[in-house]
Amino acid sequence: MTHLSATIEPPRTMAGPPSKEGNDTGVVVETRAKTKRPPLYKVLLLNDDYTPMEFVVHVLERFFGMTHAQAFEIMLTVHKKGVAVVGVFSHEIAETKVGQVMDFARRHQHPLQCTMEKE
Ligand code: TYC
Repeated sequence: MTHLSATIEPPRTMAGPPSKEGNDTGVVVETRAKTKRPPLYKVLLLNDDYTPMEFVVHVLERFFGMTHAQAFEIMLTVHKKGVAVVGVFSHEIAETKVGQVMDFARRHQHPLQCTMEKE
């Protein structure tokens, strides 16, 4: 069952087998199942003065599925503005992306920073 399918559940009523606590009055109490969509998280890339531009472009291609042109454009946005959203994901996927980027940057001894925040 997905979180969307609850929207087609039938109305809930007080009908049911007789019991000591509250006999069935025949009153229909219609409620709506609360269907909360899971929160989404923005993954942010931060600028710094040392990470090479080509490395950032490679990160965006490798971990965020961008074409070279898209990656170059986003890299330049981060370089000029200081930060950019590079994707929006579920909490688990966002955490994985941040971990992958931070680990890859650390292994290459670049100070590149990647974070996530609730949308
Ligand atoms: N500012 C870096 C440079 O001039 C390039 C850069 C871009 C670094 C984006 C990090 O997230 C970043 N080499």
